[in-house]
Parts: sequence; C-alpha cells; structure tokens
Amino acid sequence: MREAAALLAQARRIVVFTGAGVSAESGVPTFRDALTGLWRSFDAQRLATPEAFREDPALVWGWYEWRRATVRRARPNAGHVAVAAIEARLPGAVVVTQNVDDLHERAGSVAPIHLHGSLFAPRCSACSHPAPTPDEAAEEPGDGRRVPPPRCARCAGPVRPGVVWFGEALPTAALEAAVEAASTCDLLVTVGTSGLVYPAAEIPQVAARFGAAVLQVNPQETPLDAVSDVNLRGPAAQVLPALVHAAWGADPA
Ligand code: BV8
Ligand code: ZN
Repeated sequence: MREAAALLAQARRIVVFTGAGVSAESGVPTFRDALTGLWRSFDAQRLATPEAFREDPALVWGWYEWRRATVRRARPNAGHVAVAAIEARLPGAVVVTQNVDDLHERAGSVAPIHLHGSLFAPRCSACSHPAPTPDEAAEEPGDGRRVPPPRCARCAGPVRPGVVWFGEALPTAALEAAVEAASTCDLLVTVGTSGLVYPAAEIPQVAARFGAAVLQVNPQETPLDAVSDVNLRGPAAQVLPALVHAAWGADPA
C-alpha cells in the first residue's frame, strides 16, 4: 500500500479506469458472475449483441430492464466515493468506465467517460432517435421477464438500450477522449476490470506505453498485471478508501 500511496501522492494527471468490479459491492453483478433467472441459460456476451436483440427483442429488452431496476436499487459504494474524492482532489483527473450504470455519477464523479454507453440512454434501433427511459416498473420480478421494447415516437421502430453491444463500434468521441487522457496521464489506476474486452482493455496499455505508472486494484490476477507497476489485491470499496487515506491522510467520505 505504501508504494501505491506514494504513486497517488505524487501524481498530477490521473486517469481512473473502471470495470464491473467497482460496482460489485453495490450488488450489481459483474460479467464474470453467472446470469440468473430467465437469463441463467444465456451468456452475457451472447445476450449483449445486435443479433440477440434481432432474434428475441423482448428477452434482451427484459434483461436490460432488469439490470436497470437492479442499478436503480443499488447505492454507490465506498469505492465509487473514493474515485470521486480523487477527482475532487486532482483537477483534470479523468474517469473512464466500461460500466453502463450511473453509480460513478451518483457518487459525485463529474463526467465519467462511458466507453460502452449507459442503461439510461435508450434510442430507436432504426433511426437512433433518443427515446425516453421507461418509468420504473412497479416491481421488476427478481427472476426477470420478457418485456417487448417500446416503439420509437418518430418511426415506430423498436427502441434499444443505449449501450455498445459486442461487434459494435465504441462512441468515437468517448474512445478518443479516453486514449487522449491515457496517453497524457502520469498515473492510471485500473479498478475492477478483467481487461479482456477490447478496445477498452487497450487504455491501461496506452498509459503504460506513454510512460505513466499503472496501479491495479483487483482481488484477482488479470492480463493487466503485465502493465501494472503495483497490484493491490482486494475489493475496491475497501482498498480505494485506504489508498486515498494513505496518500493524502484524508477520508474520502
Ligand atoms: C468491436 C456494454 C468492432 C453492454 C460491453 C481484440 C481481441 C479479441 C477480441 C476483440 C478484439 N477486438 C474486438 C474484439 C471483440 C470484442 C471483445 O473484446 N471480445 C472479448 C470478449 C474477447 N469487442 C467488441 O465486440 C467491441 N466492439 O470490436 O467492434 C467494430 C469496430 C469498428 C466498426 C464496427 C465494429 C465492443 C465491446 C463492448 C461490448 N459491450 N458492455 C452491456 O453492458 O450489456 S462489454 C462489458 O463486458 C462491460 O462493459 C465490460 O467492458 C466487459 C466486462 O468486463 P469487466 O468490466 O472487466 O467485468 P468482468 O466481469 O469481466 O470482470 C470483473 C473484474 O472485477 C474481475 O477481474 C474481478 O476479479 C474483479 N472484481 C470482482 N469484484 C471486485 C473486483 N474488483 C474490485 N473490487 C471488487 N469488489
Ligand atoms: Zn425511430
């Protein structure tokens, strides 16, 4: 922890790069966690595709409705709060996330870059016209249910979640901003990602390639160990507040 705290204390331009693990302690399942209920026989990487939506739009829309209800019930954890504290302490700090939840924002992060979109930005799958986020269903059954997607107000096409599905390109502006931040930072902290999904997993490697220090927070080993100068093996909601405290003596709360 001492080495990690020294890296944070001397950092001037920082990027915090997060994955599903930072929201795990808020009760939001990671992509490694097996799916449950209606989706237990499916693989998340198969469901999160344009093909799956074409084949069974009600199944896929139902899955995103269930995930949105789960995120709405969730609360940011001490890991999200510590990330917001780092941002508040270091002007110019950039948060880049693969997560489609809004827990960074609810913890006080200013404008995290969402590389893979958001659960709260549905749009028409035919004409891309933005669609309203449906009201919270009275009670989203724990096991999930099929929900036919709403229709677009402009062309009556099926509305889809505003996320990036496998096989789809990332939003150019977000990817460029993330690469720019990673190539000019002096410290990148990667938190709760398995580093397996591309091109997002390139971001910590870009930082290392441009000479930044890389600090990984993850209970498990990942391919990012190869570019990490320091590995903190533990859960984000415990490790990140301790890191902020060790670096600046402040409690992030
Ligand atoms: C594209 C939104 C082409 C949807 C997501 C190069 C090599 C190999 C494959 C490819 C390649 N380039 C492209 C590919 C294909 C593919 C890909 O990467 N496949 C992988 C699986 C091999 N990439 C794509 O398809 C991308 N698009 O390439 O398009 C193109 C280009 C131009 C024009 C047209 C087309 C799009 C990828 C984005 C897909 N969408 N999400 C949704 O959410 O439903 S990806 C989704 O999965 C997440 O956003 C995230 O990125 C990923 C999950 O990874 P993590 O977040 O890391 O989570 P995971 O569960 O894996 O791990 C959790 C980690 O946390 C673990 O390490 C665990 O130990 C740790 N942890 C657990 N608890 C805690 C913790 N850590 C800390 N604290 C804790 N408490
Ligand atoms: Zn439309």
